[in-house]
Amino acid sequence: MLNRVLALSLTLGLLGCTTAGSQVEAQTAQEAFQQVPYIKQPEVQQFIDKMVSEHRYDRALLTDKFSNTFKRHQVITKSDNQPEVLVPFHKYRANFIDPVRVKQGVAFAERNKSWLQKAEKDYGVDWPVIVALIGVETAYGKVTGSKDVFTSLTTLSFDYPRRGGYFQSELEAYLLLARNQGWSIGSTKGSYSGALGMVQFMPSNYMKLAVDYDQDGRVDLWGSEADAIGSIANYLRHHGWKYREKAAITARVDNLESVQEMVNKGRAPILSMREWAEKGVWSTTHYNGAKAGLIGLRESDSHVDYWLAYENFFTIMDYNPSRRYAMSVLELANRIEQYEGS
Ligand SMILES: [Ca+2]
Repeated sequence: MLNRVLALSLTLGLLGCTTAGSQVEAQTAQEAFQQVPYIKQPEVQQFIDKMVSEHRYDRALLTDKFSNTFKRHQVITKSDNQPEVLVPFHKYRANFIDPVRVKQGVAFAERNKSWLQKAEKDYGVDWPVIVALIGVETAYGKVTGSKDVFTSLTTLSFDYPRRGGYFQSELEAYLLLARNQGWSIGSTKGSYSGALGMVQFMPSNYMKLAVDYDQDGRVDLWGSEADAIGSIANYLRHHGWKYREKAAITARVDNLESVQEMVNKGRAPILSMREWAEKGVWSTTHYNGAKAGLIGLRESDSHVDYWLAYENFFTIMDYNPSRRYAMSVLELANRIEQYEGS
């Protein structure tokens, strides 16, 4: 019975009802008492053994932390209900692109002008995309997540079989980061899936690609807008961003049936513009000789818009593997750039 009540509260919580949300907190706290701590799981013991043998990690510290960590159900529920899966594009996009977010992006760009210029020069990444990514991820650092990352990653590592291997490697990276950066395990806050700071890097990316751009001796993706800018630019360069190249242009599709199977296919450009033209897919703006993929996103219940997408589009998808996400970032980047230029 308790489980059924809990499941119902969780569902209500996800619908954004604050009363139900606080019930969830209460239920979760109550449930923690009745649960078995993670240290009791053999898989966790193996994970600790690995951290000790491969990284000389402090066994007593890990034993203590896993003895006081319990499954957080909401993490699993949320991971199975990501907004890009459930919401049509025009509604999804409206969450990220509105006049307030554009204006805040312009303000962010103005106060960080010198860092953005430096990042363009150092990394060859266009500044509006850097700003828009930070805008879409966390509203320019305002919403960086309030969940204890250690509990989230532990839950996803050992109670989410679909992607347990991936999350175990992120948990490993988080623990190494915590040791390197001097974070107390359990005090780092992030998203329900363990993403960190104003750019929402997963721990492995934080380790590999985050940079101390303001050179104050710390890589701080929560407090330093300069570090966030440098880190995003470094990430996009690493994934092949091409400076001042188009990411996507609107397309006209003459015969949808002949290309239906190629719409939203894969994570890379597939045909040259000439090959697309032979199939009746035309750029409505300008010709570009590079290879492109074909993206179709539902603008309304009765209408789908099409785009030819170049490599830069798929580079943004390396940040978040959702076409709606990439298109939202590009649109916000355009709006911010136009506002700046006007
Ligand atoms: Ca720094």
